[in-house]
Amino acid sequence: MKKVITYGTFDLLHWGHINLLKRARELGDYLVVALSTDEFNLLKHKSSYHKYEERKLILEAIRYVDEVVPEKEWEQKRNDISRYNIDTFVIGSDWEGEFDFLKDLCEVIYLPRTEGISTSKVKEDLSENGT
Ligand code: C2G
Repeated sequence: MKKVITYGTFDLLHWGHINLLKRARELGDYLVVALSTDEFNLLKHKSSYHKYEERKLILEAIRYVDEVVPEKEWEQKRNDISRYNIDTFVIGSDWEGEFDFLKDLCEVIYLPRTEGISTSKVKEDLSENGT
């Protein structure tokens, strides 16, 4: 069984996230999502609208996602790859090159980001239009 892992906050889930998860799942047979905890988001200088447990519940409902585990720190990726027996690490192209240090452990793939959508865009559009 080919296992894939990806990492992220996945706040205010949108079709860009779904595109990423769908393509990631299609690269193997099992997709693990390491979901940023609220505490780790602070280290990423991000705050999420939905808290970890809510974002986890949402991700677990997605057909492309087989397992959700917490992302608590930057340094956990190498351990995760051995712990979850991962064959492929996948993340969006905004991270291009940032995780090449994992290449001795597994395949590393950067997928093109979906243009025209982002969590911050959703927030901005809503606050401007009040819709
Ligand atoms: N993404 C995408 N297209 C978008 C928006 C997001 O492909 N329009 C992808 C990102 O590239 C990432 C995933 O969706 O692979 C989740 O996005 P974020 O929650 O913004 O992830 P990020 O905060 O970049 O977390 O240790 C790695 C970090 O936890 C990654």
